[in-house]
Amino acid sequence: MAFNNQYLEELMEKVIARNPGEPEFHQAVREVLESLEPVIDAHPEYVTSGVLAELVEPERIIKFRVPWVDDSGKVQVNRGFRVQFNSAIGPYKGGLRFHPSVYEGIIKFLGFEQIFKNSLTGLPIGGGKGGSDFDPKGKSDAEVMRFCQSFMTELYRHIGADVDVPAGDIGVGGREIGYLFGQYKRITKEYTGVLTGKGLSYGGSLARREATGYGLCYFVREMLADAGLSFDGARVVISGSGNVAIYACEKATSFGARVVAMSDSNGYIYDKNGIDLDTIKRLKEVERKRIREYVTVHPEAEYHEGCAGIYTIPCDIALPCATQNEINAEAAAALIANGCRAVGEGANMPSTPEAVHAFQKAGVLFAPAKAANAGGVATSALEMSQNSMRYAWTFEEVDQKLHDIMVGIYRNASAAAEKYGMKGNLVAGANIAGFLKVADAMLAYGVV
Ligand code: NDP
Ligand code: 2IT
Repeated sequence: MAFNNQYLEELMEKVIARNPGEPEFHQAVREVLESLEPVIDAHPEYVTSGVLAELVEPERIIKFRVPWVDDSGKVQVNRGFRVQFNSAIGPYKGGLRFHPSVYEGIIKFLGFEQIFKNSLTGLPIGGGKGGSDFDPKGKSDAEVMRFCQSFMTELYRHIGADVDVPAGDIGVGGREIGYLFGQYKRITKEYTGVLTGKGLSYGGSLARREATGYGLCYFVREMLADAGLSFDGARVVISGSGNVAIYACEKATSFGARVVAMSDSNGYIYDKNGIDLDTIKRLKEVERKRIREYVTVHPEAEYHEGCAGIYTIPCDIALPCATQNEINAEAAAALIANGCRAVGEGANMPSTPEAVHAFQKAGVLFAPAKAANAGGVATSALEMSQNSMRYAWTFEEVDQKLHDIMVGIYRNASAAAEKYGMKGNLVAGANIAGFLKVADAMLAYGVV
């Protein structure tokens, strides 16, 4: 889609020219700039002040070598990244992704999205993201430990509890955060809340593990309720079977839904009776096995090779919780044809622009990632608060705050969409509401 506003058109062209070969980053920027068109028309000061031009350029990109020794004694070299995108409203905050597909463009898209997501939480956190092309799959615990220690041996000099606070993302969970935190503490001799998603014995927050998936369901429940719908009795398809997918499944099920399908990068399972989450948790959280093993415990379920096919399963609600661009135009068409009423994005940017357009055109309720999956980072910010206070809230206290934050994000995004003449368009509403707080802080600072 072309822009009506000449400035935005030129800015987008400049982003593409300056960041060649990074289609995911272009995609994320384009969506935000498109949403901001009516805001810019009403507030030209965001253009004249240079705020928009600054916003699309990371404050700092750190790129480093990560050497480590594998179990056979061979030296392996990976590449590490930390993109410190925007610190207008707080220290850089965002996860680390360890996956072979990671390159600078992926980290930039994720860091850019994180700016607006973190703003939407209402908490004082800026936007950042990091990671590596390291693949934890098939590696021993000792290899993962040595990799994490080497990664932190460089990263530690760039982060800090009031500077930049990394956390988990794909391939980075409790095990990796433990190794990273241990190495940070050892090198700096400081015990601070420099990472979130920590274990409960060393400063982690109750409910952080559950937060992204639970928060997604709290958000989607609000969206459904406004349309007179609910999770109760709904058939739900959830892609992925990692941290976000598992706790989305748990919460959706507790709201009365029947989750009938989940996946990993190899394939998907279909269990028409409803997924047995205890089996998934054991396979994925404890044994680190493939999802195909589910059918050995539940022979009545089906396993299909290839993860894309999950969207051909008829459902009322789809919760994509695996990775970017997993729902393309074809998958969206299949969901719509099968009567899907709502999509809630647990993953970051899981729907292509063509898919988002198709959902909106068909009247499918659509909860965009930067609003719907903000519960994870919001609870990370609550972990930072507890670390600063040297205090720990109960599970119920954290969960209640998470719930209230997600309802607040839904209301803010809805109100912003309506104010700018796009009622019901939560993509635009989330982008606008997230942008305004960051932009106003940047305006206050002048050119910095
Ligand atoms: P995990 O590593 O715990 O799980 C990732 C899941 O997605 C796995 O089932 C994995 O399958 C699947 N997956 C990953 N990459 C691909 C791929 N290229 N193609 C197909 N399937 C894939 O990660 P999380 O659950 O933490 O993250 C899932 C999504 O949610 C990501 O988009 C992440 O950015 C986003 N997110 C995470 C938050 C968090 O707090 N953890 C917060 C907000 C968003 P396999 O095991 O086979 O690789
Ligand atoms: O995409 C995300 O918001 C995350 N991976 C969580 C980031 C965090 O700092 O908790």
